[in-house]
Amino acid sequence: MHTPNPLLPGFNPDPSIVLVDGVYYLVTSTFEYLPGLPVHRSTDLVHWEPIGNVATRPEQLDLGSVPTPGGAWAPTIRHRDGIFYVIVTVMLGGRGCVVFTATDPAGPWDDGTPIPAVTGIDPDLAWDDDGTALVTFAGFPHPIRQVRVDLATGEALEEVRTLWEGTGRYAPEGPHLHRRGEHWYLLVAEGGTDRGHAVSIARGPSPAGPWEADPDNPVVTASGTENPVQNLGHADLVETPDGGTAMVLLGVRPVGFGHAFSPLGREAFLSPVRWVDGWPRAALVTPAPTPDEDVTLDLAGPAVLTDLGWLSVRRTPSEVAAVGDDGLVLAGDGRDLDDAVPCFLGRRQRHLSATVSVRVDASGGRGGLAARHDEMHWFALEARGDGAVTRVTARAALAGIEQTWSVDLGPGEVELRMNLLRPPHGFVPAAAGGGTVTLSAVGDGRHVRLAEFDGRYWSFEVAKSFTGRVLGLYAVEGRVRFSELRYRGTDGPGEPGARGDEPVRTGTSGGG
Ligand code: 6LW
Repeated sequence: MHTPNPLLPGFNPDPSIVLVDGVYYLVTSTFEYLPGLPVHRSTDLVHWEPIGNVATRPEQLDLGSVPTPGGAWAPTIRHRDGIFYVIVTVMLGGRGCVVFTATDPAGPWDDGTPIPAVTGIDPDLAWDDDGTALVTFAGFPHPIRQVRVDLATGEALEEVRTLWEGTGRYAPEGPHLHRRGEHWYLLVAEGGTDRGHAVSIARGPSPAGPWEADPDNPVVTASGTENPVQNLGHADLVETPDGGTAMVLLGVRPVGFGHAFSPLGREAFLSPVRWVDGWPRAALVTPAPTPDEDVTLDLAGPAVLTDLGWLSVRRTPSEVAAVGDDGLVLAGDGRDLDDAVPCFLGRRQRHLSATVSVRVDASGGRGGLAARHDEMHWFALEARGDGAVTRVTARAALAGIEQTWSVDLGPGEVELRMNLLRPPHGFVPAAAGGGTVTLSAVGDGRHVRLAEFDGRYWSFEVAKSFTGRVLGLYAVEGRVRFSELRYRGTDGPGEPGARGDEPVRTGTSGGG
């Protein structure tokens, strides 16, 4: 069986999984994006389809005043007596710890019940033998804590207790409780979500402990190895269709010499688990390429905004974009990509190399195509028309410092195109360690390459925003119309399909 790994490519960290009547449901973190907490479904752990989102209404998370990188961190999905539960913390403001319920995991999910006693991160949900709900979480500061909760009211039924200190690695977090045979198992992440990340485990006679640590911890870590998937951690366990065990966990796919930079952010992977003397052993994750994609989205289709791949920042896609006669229209309100609430409608970059292009009519405004990591780290191609010319500006913002390169093309629609090419394996010149970003414009019978730079600065390791790269449409001023969004992606070594039209000249650079 060929298991694609990542099982959810692109920014999809902190996977949590549940098996209900032969169907797997998986949920991941979304931070400042809406809709929040996507639910994916599979019957074989190989083929996954998005079925909905837990947070489809802004008031469910209340992200309005939550700064990046706050928002929806590290959910857990569970099921009991016909009800699905997703418990999450909205970090750095918002609603804090909230538990959502639904009878259909595709939604709608309810408005959520806050649990004020849970003041940390990464809440897990389990039930003890008498049916009392236990929320286990990572304190801020650590370690792992637990509290019995009335899920109907969100009230704590006791004082929060310290549960486990972990094995001594940095930051025990991401706890999940699982029962197997006579034992309860407490799975945690440790070592931080960077190269030191690891999965550890302890077991005990009850979900409240006491805990005996696995003498061979960690269960898995890629730390200090050459494994092409690094940062392995934040795991959950589930039974496989053949009665075995699998682990879902996050990891990154660093590119370039020294495995340094991960442009896509943290993704969801799967690893088979063996049990040895009553302890789980997970294999190091081997990546298996995501199939190549060549997708053209008809942005004029009436149902285009119902596609589950769209993401917007602190607002829902339908608050940001509207379907017009000839495409999607985004109406800018002066807020740019450096704002906490940009007018932005994006999709995850899913492949290590990708080409994305869109046709833009900016005769009534200013906007274009952006690759967003957070407010400080993004690059973009922007069009602005005045009836006589369309000015296209390539923009690169790093740590809040922006550089621009512009060219004037004839009036009317232009095509904006980004080529995002992974670096070759082995030693590469330092300047291309994070892959090559090429920004170009096509219009007026010309193909103008405006800028080319190293993509390393737009990676998980540099931006540290917890998310990943989201490619999308944006508007700053006026009404900007978009049509024909094309995404080509490959995990292979070459370009994701070339169109054959070569650049004819470069634009002019202007600081900023
Ligand atoms: C999450 C923590 C972590 O809450 O990063 O990788 C935080 N693990 O467990 C955000 O994803």
